[in-house]
Amino acid sequence: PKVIYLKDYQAPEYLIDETNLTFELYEDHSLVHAQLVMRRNPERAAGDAGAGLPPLVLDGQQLELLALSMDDQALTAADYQLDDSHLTLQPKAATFTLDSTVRIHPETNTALEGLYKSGKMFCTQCEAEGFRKITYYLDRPDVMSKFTTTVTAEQHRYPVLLSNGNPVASGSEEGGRHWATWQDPFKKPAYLFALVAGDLWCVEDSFTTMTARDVALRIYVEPENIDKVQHAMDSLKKSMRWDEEVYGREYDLDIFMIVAVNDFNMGAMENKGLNIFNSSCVLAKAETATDAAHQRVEAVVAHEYFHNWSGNRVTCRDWFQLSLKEGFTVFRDAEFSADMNSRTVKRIEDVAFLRTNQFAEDAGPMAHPVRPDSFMEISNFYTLTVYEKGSEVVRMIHTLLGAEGFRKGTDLYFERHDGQAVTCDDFIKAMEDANGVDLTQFKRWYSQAGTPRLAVTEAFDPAARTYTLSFRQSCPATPGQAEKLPFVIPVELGLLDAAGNDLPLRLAGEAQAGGGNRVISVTEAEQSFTFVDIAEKPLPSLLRGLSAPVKLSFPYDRDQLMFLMQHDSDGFNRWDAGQQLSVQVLQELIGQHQRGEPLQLDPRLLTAFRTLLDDESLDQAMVAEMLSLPSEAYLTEISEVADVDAIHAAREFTRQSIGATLFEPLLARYQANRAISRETGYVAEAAHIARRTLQNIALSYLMQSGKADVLAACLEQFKDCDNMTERLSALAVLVNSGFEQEKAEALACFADYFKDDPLVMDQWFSVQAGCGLPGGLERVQALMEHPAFTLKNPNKVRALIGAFANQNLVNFHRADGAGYRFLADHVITLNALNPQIASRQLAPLTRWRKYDDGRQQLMRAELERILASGELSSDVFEVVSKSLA
Ligand code: HT7
Ligand code: ZN
Repeated sequence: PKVIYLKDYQAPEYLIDETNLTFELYEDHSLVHAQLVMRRNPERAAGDAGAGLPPLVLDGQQLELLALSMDDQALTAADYQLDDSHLTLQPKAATFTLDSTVRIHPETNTALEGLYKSGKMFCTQCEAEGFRKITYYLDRPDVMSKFTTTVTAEQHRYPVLLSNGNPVASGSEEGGRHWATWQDPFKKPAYLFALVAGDLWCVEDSFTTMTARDVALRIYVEPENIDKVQHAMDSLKKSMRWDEEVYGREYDLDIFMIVAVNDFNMGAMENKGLNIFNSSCVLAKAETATDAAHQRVEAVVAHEYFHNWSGNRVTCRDWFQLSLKEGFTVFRDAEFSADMNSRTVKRIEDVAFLRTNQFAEDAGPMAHPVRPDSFMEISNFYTLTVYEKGSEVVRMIHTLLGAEGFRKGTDLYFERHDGQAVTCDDFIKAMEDANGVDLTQFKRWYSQAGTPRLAVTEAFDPAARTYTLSFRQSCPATPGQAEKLPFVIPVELGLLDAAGNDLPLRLAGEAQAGGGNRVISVTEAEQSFTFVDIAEKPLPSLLRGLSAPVKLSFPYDRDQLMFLMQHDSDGFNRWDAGQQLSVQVLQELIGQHQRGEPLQLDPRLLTAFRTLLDDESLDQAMVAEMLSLPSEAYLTEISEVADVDAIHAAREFTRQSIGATLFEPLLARYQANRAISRETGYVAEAAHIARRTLQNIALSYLMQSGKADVLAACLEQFKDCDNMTERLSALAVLVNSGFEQEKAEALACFADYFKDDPLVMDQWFSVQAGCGLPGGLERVQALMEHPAFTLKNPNKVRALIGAFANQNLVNFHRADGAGYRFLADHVITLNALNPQIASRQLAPLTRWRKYDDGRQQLMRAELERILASGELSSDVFEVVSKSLA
């Protein structure tokens, strides 16, 4: 495949003012008629007088061209060139109308890109380059057009026909067919096009906007899911209000629709006025979806809705600018979730995810800047770096400018660029112009890959009453980038006195002391900051809230970390101190295991956990977060060479010690919370979610004891609860226990009861795929034969293969390489079925450099086997070849 470079960007030669589409949907093929009203792009027309018009090169893949005409003149094969990805022809005038008819096959489209069938329903996924599988087009985001779409289909099978914008006409045809026409008044790139045809029911509501316009809200689902839509509808209304209040953004069409589909490559898609969602991100009710699943629905509904402004009204000039819309929108949805739930807990969850997964990507063979310089296959660049690190970059701008300055910047950005396709530089320029600041150096966050290191040391001078923090920043080499220039690193910090209070902060040279929390900007490779009027040596609390996506090091000892855990005024840093303490303790155990010594747990960790459990005044959600040990994946990420077996043994030993030593306080917390659950039934409020989280963490530790009365409690919860949060937690705990008979019965009973609910069965697969007990691979192989499993459904692939390779590290990394072989086999099969899913599932194999020599060889051998396996998609080829380079 060809490499595409950002530096080669050129504006399009032609523009498409109007796009008129007619779809004829049939069971064994579909026809697409496209009428494109086109003109020469004036920006590119300077040299035309002498040279004449350039050729028109349209994108098109897997299309059977049936008819083509320009300005009503039929064209024959002699008038154009056709290859497997382009149709090239020669316009005679600067404005013209092009008509084409193509035949496509949605009924056999397993890649789930373009027009395809999910179950009995037709639907589309066009981002990033799927529209070219629907018709010949200028399939690039800087070509924006007004779309009118007519869909015709058999009325009985497809009573609902939807597309973008507003419905303008509909009617019946002979032969049991009918049609509907939709018109979208906003110009948009083709990647935001959508079409749905199916037998769908909808829940309808309405929203009155800030200027008192009424918007119809509809969520379409298959009839059996109609009782699982209310939570998404509530989330949508909250999102619409929040975007008005926090960003001044009002919805712009008369109707907003969401459609849930079962077969979908990602979470959801923000098509203008017609969002299409993976059903896992819309459907939620207490009996079938966990608290976490409810929160995910709320976040994804918000994310896609927010794209209406950050992505649709203002879109990307080219796909290198993807983070312009994705990083910004992730930041927006994270702030929304923080406002709707607990701000600190949301930040903890996001940072734990970032550190475990994005930091790993930034350290691996696919590392790339937030704005990549090149790609082979754009689908491979919907990454944690573009999304999550991109959001961190926007968060840093928010931190540097403050909430008001940031809002001034976004107001200017939306006003200046409404209806345009723009770049990350345009976003930054709006921030600069609205605030009178220079962000030139800050922009290195967009162009330099890798996670910066920030090493901090301290010096206290009692005589001068000064305290100096010295920062040294560096950034490891990443593919194609050996040397890095210093970043702007905003460091939010406080200095704690002996009683744990924040000291007032005054830097040398400043007239007055400010509050006890401030942000300093580290902009040089080495830089010191001296605080004055410091009577006693303080304890620094650094990088509060993870104010920059860096790896910070400061030589804290364990007592200092315990002190921060109890006293830091920043909740996030209290949690982070606990994580650092756990990491130190676990790393010590890992070393003991490697040396063959008996494992000896530092009792201070148990003391710290007991203090948390004994303090009834603490927020239960925070207690639950702080009682959670760093994951095996995170311990792997921070290891030089990851010893999977030692990591697993150390963490399991610690979990057992916690369960045994803190049995009484854990049982007290468990019983109190389970009693409330029984008494109140399921309540979907933050305090109850927090309570259930703590209850279930406590249960998982208690089960380590293997005691019969804990088993009885677990079975009681499994059988007698009224919600999926408690039921699935109890099931997970049983699955990870040695109670073989109870486990088998619970699994069978669960599967029997929920066999007709695919999303619940996904959870059933995942719980088993993630079980770290010996024999994991054989269990997963057996589950692949289960009638509910299919490789054609991405949710199933993620639930079973993905959960095994990403969450069950001790089984996936089996020393004989069978786990690697298993994954490679399925990547090879998936490559032919669904390249996007194949390439995403590959990620665990690409991290081979993290492991010992033996495993490295086995992993590389599987990557080489994939490479040699036949015709590879560009998606899989790019990831495999880059990871072997
Ligand atoms: N903007 C959407 C991206 C997306 C996507 C990309 C590639 C292939 C399939 C896809 N489905 C959705 C989702 C979002 O970030 O909002
Ligand atoms: Zn998005």
